[in-house]
Amino acid sequence: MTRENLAEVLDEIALLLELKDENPFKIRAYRQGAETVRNFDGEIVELAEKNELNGIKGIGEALRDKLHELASTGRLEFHEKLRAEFPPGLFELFDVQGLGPKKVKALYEALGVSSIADLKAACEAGNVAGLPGFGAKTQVKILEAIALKETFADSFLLGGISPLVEEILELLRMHPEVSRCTVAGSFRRAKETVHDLDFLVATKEPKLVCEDFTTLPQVESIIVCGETKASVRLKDGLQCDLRAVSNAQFPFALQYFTGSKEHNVAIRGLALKQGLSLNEYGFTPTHDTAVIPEVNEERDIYQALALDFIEPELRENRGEIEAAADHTLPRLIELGQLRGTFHNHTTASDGHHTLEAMADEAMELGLQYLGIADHSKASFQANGLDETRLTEQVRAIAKLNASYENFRIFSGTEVDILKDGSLDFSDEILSKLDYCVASVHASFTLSEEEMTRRICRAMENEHVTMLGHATGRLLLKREPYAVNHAMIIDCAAETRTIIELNCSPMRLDMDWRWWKRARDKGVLCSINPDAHSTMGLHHLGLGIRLARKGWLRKQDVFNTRPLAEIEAFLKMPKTKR
Ligand code: DGT
Ligand code: CA
Ligand code: CA
Ligand code: ZN
Repeated sequence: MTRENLAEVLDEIALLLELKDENPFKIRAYRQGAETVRNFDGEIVELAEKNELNGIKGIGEALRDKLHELASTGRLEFHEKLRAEFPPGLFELFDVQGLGPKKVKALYEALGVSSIADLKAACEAGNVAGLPGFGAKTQVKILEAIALKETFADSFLLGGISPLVEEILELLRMHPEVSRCTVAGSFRRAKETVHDLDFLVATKEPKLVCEDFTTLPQVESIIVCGETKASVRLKDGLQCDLRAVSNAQFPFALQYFTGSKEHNVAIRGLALKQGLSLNEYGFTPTHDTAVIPEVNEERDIYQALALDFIEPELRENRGEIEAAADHTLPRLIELGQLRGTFHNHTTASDGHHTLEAMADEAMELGLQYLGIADHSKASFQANGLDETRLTEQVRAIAKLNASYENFRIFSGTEVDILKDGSLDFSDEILSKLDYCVASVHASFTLSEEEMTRRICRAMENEHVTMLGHATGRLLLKREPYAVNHAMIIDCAAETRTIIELNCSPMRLDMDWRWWKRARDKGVLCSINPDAHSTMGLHHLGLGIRLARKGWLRKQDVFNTRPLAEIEAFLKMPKTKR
């Protein structure tokens, strides 16, 4: 049972109660309970298990008892009974982008829709458009969302599965017959989404380890279990492969199963030129005179081919092999090099924690500064601040800053870029802030040309320090809006505007494939968690992995700079930066 499991059950209860038209206060209590669980600063699962959740704000007695039952037994009778009142397929409907409880309820009651297959059929037959509150446009949107969902059916967010990977690695490491173990594949390469996980162990007892792997608590079903490999499906739907190899084979297996396939093909080609054939088990000479290099670690394989070690994040055959041969690989950024971060929300807009709590967490993480950028008034759905509330926040931040010794909060805003590229705040207001993130939050359907012009116009504003989430994508949920990356990068270089790498697990936007280009044009990156809670600040580590994947070094990332340098930078006119 994890924190997220607890929160999900509470969220689902809220949905079920909503379907049943229950009292809105009761519904809200569960939803808030879920948020409290997600953001609780402490070992919530353990406390719930021991029934020690008394007196926590947002968790009343009823919720406390339910969390205890859930954490200590793994199930909740109340939840199971509620669930049994509806067809099981109904829950899939909530995963369709744009469908909330009200719509699901209407579809179920009016058309008997109780699965995605039903919904698709109903849309295709044109029956959904006629429902009150739907219409032809909504019907098309639903079909598009279903199509998108089908494409992504077996993909998972890198950021979403990281805790699970850690859990499994921990268990494998504890196995008495396992000497080395690691995760390879797209996860190790920090791909933003992952199809399946590839674990690798070194052992003298491959069959036994494979069998034990299939009995891990996270496993739902066994796909295959053989002498040296096993495949299982986990409870959350993710497929996991395990390969068990000898200690001598381990570096080769690690290199092979880390991929990417394209990288491997190129590496194998290089090996062949040296008279060596390379596969997941080792080097084999292709003629008598070839010498077999000694390999103990993965890096020995690269060294044997006269290459510098290539970090896993770079292994996409996008120039890394040539750079390794020329000794020009970048020294990639590391988490410990970050000194602060920008683009974070508080309770003033749609964040869950106060200014103080966010600042405390940032200090706890060892940061020297924290940029606050709450939403602006056009983002009314996110409780965006108007000029008055923003001014109040600036004052509150100044007051807090006076109480800190070696820490500073920067007053900013995440100002909406309006449809025509103008900003939601006047220059006069913006000039009173320390910095400004500008983002698109509405009118996503402009043509690529219009969208690019819109964003460039915003970057041309002297007060816009950085561009927020460049494409607005929500991984596995919403496609990016059309935008010309090359032109955005050129404009950022010209206007000295920083581009954000948004580290929210669903965004990871701007995409890693564009960062090297940006870097080479002298565009700075800011690794921004877009945190809506103290826990959200912890996504910085994920952002670092994607920055590495984008070839970024310490000097390419704005928020590696110490506080004094940041202060000086933000005071300088944009053109001088
Ligand atoms: P995904 O789709 O997110 O699981 O991506 P990967 O890269 O983890 O792909 P996966 O799990 O199919 O395979 C793991 C690695 O094994 C892959 O990155 C490279 C290696 N590999 C798999 N099939 C082939 C192949 O046919 N040729 C070569 N050279 N390598 C392969
Ligand atoms: Ca994989
Ligand atoms: Ca695989
Ligand atoms: Zn935003």
